[in-house]
Amino acid sequence: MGQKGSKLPEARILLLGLDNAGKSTLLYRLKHNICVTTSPTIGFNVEMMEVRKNSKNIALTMWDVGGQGPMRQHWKSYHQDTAAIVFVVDSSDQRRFNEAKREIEMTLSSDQLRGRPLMVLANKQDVDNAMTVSEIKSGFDLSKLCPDRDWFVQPCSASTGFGVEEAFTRVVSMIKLNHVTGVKGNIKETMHYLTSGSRY
Ligand SMILES: Nc1nc2c(ncn2[C@@H]2O[C@H](COP(=O)(O)OP(=O)(O)OP(=O)(O)O)[C@@H](O)[C@H]2O)c(=O)[nH]1
Ligand SMILES: [Mg+2]
Repeated sequence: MGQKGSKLPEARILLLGLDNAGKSTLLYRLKHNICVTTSPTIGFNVEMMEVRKNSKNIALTMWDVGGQGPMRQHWKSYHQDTAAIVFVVDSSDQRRFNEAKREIEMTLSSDQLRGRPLMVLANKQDVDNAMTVSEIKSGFDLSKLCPDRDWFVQPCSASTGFGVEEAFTRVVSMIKLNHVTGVKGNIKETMHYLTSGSRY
């Protein structure tokens, strides 16, 4: 299941968000249902999972890209062929909310991501006084920011696992089949493309 070179059609999910938001913790919670100790991502992590959509099997490829400042200029290299955007927010960090807002606005302005569904993960809900879904929804002004795409804000905690499976089940349901690529684009080819420009 989910091997590189898989013959299944592929849906690419792009995980973005500021450094420390919890993207890598989420990725491994989803893939292995464990809480791993992470270190800041330099470059990216990628994992595959086989899922069922409309009675077809598809390979979900999840790209988790480092969120530290210098890496954000490379986020656009990952936009192509993305079927859904997952933007992860550290709900316990109100101080950096405006920085996250600037980055989500920039991401959603990409032509390559036009019409792609957006899942905002209000992560770290296990922390006292974490921002709520409605605070994040109105803080990002999502109804204004997303006139032409499906979007949803899901509360979750990558540390405890709360809300994570629900979030990704919904992401799969939001993906449009015309944004699922053929079998041509496998992980190996994309990694070659991403590393060939010595981006890191
Ligand atoms: N309390 C709490 N801590 C979390 C949660 N998710 C992640 N963390 C912690 O937040 C820190 C950063 O998590 P990462 O998953 O490495 O964050 P990241 O978004 O991948 O960061 P970059 O790779 O730098 O972009 C780690 O110490 C995690 O243990 C959560 O739901 N609750
Ligand atoms: Mg990371």
